[in-house]
Amino acid sequence: MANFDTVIRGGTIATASNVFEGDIGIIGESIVAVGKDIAPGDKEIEASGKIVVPGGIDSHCHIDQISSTGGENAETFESGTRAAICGGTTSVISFAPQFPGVHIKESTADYHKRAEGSATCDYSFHLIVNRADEETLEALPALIAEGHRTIKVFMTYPSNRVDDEGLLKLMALSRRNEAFMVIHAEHHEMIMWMMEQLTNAGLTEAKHHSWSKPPLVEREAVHRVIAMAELLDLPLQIFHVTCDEAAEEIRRAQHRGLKIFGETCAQYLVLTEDDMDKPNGEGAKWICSPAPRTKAEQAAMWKHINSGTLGIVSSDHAPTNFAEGQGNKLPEGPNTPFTKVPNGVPGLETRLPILFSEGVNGGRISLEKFVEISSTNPAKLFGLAPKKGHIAPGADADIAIWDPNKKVTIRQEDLHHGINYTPYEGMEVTGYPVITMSRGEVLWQDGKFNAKAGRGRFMARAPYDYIKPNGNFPTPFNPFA
Ligand code: DUC
Ligand code: ZN
Ligand code: ZN
Repeated sequence: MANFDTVIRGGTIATASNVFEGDIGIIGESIVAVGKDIAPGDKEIEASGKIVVPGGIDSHCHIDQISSTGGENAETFESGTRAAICGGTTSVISFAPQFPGVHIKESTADYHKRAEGSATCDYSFHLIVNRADEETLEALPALIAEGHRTIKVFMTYPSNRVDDEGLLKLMALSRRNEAFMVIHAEHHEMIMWMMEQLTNAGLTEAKHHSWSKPPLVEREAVHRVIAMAELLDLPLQIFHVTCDEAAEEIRRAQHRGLKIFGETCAQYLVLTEDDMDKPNGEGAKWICSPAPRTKAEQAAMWKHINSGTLGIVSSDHAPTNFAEGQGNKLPEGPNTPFTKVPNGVPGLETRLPILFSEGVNGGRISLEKFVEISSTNPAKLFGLAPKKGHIAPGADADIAIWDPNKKVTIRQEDLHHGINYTPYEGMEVTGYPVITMSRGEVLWQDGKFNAKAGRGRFMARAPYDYIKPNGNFPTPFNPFA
């Protein structure tokens, strides 16, 4: 008699701490056994020669996010989560953005509606807060208590930025309500000033995007927001670190004992500023913020991944089509100045294949590190552990099985997102997920996707110890006592 609903047999199982040969027994939605030669399952998945890892968690991806300036949106939760699953990811943390003139309770409820009945994998939300007015400050505690346990703040972008005074208010609110903060850290005024100078000089091609925001604008904002967090004894994560000097700020903070966490994204490991140097508006495909840097900065990112300074590699997937018209990459056609190009690149589906190929097969990171930065650390940092991000009895059966030798040339026509291009067209990767399973259900196998829209569940996040403040203030005064 079969003991298990499903057994994944004879694979090389990799966790963040261990790589071993073994079998996984699944009953219902959960892993119930991990061992050697376990009893049969009703369904047997042969995994010898394959690598079996916890499904990826993409803790930074913009799905179905309409731009604050309006226009087309190229991705629904159905297409975005489909792309995630086909690329070995089984949970996403996307965003519920606040919009000018709309109450944050309404915009958050709207995002739940967009995801319910649509998402095919499990999901959660960071709340993008773009103003620290009384109405918002009053509404946030209840929204946090409902399980939206992260507040995201942009330090730049005219329509979204929160100034330092507002940021301090939101930090204090987060500290009081056991919420975590994630930060887009770039110095707003320096970028605006540089954009104006470049525009006046007629330097408005896509490649000039990186001239408007050199590494120092990132370093300055990272330094500043860390100092503010230190004042309030508030743990936080810096999103999308791209350069050594910003990562060094994080490393120094960590060495001071602060709970400051750092993330980079797959694009900053493989793209450079030269990718934007293309004619007829094509360079806009690679415009994202912070800007892609240099080969030397890519090497620095790998160094900081291996040392642990940067603990997560996300996609920062952005849902913008390469097309002309409002809301698309080229709102004013091929001559759209870089200052008007929506920032961001799609990458939900390609994040893990790129990370596996360049990282594990490229000899830059171990298999354990791959699991740590793509799944286990996001689960711990965002309060999804121990159900997510690990292979052990009791965890959800969210599992990806990789063929480590499979060669794939990335092509838009083979991807499953709703966006009409990939910035990685023609890139060859070695290693690809051949099966992705979410809560015991195989959704992606041998190039075929099969999942019911709406099967994905909202993951409400209760308070958790990993992000508990240290209890140390720079003066004898505790502002929260
Ligand atoms: N940068 C952002 O800040 N958000 C979305 C995408 C991007 O490149
Ligand atoms: Zn950002
Ligand atoms: Zn982002």
